[in-house]
Amino acid sequence: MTTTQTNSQYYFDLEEKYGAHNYHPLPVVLEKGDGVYVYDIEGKRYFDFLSGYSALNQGHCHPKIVDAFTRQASKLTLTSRAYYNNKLGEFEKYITDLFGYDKVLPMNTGVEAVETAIKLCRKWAYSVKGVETNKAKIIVCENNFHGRTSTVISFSTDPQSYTGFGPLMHGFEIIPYNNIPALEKALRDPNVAGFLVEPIQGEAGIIVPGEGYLAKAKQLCEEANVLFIADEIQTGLCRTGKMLCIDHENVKADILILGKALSGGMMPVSAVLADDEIMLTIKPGEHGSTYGGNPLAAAVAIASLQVLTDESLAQKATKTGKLMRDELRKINSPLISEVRGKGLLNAIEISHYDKQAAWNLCLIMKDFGLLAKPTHGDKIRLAPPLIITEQQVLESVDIISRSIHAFGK
Ligand code: IF1
Repeated sequence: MTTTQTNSQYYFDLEEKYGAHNYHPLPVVLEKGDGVYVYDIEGKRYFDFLSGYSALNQGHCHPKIVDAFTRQASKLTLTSRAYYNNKLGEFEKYITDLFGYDKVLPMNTGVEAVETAIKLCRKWAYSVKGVETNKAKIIVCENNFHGRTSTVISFSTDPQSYTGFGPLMHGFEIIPYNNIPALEKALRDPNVAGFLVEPIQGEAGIIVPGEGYLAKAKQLCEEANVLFIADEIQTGLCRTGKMLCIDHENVKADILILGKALSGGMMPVSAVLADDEIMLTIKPGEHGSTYGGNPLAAAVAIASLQVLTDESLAQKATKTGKLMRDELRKINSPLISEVRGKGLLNAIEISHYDKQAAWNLCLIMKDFGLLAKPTHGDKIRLAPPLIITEQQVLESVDIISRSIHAFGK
């Protein structure tokens, strides 16, 4: 065994022995990140094509975000919401101005923000729309992914997510994604309070809905007095080539959910945005979080949003994303059955009789210096930090191409 294997093996073994077995990571031990690159404990450099599941849109350890983080970390990190702090209000003003909402409710992880949106939607249904107590329904889509809490997995259609975790929460109706007639039908129920949707389905394998779907869905919700709730945790913050993915269709969500890149990978920071009619239905004491809205998170989130606009990351994602898909399509291997995506949220679909093919291809790409992970067996998500240059896109596609050819041998 070489030293490389021995050293990495030490860390694999530690996690195997002392950590819960709820993940199956690629066998690489990272110790440093810088922009589009990560480095393993032997100093080997890789392109990071997962970007912390799109939390690292601004790249690893962006100097401006690190600066905001370290300055605030040495001054004041947590007050709890029992007191005011001098950062939260500034963050609230910044983010509501940027996205055009009356109010924001800050949380930490993405799924907490989804939970918050569900609670807000129900509260609005009872106190504004006039739905009878405990009758509110939220429409969701097949193959959705909105997180891991017991409520959120209750409306997952992936058996791996929900099996063995019952009893599940009711009050959700599942309809097919990208299907307007199904939505129209579901909206006929007067108890429907909201429609929760991913503008592109991430975990399902980067499923891009047909043009016009989101705009039509929003219009139908409006007509039915139902809240359109956009989970932009993964698709938002410039990932798909616009600040929000729904911006491609000029849709404004009634409730907007953000997370991941809101902190540029520094810490869990999420947020729910809505106008007063919705947000003010929740009163003091009815919802909260120890860490939600902490001054460290507020300072980091402002810096993270500033980097997105200062560096025109939406425009960059549009340009480099198109280049990436164009170059990937040139690979022309029977192993790739489809290349799809928007901006820098892309995936290739692997066609092979062997179910392990996508995983094995990821192992080869790792050896050649690019990290990516399969989702749902045969799809490989290709979502680098948005700061990637055109030259780096070409280098990455070359690695992917060489990996595919090596796989065929
Ligand atoms: C895991 C996927 C990504 C999300 C959307 C809410 C959340 C997520 C649209 C919850 C989180 C992550 C979580 C991660 C895998 C993952 C993922 F493969 F499942 F689809 F990103 F691509 N809404 N997605 O995508 O946010 O609470 O995690 O902060 O292993 O669960 P969180």
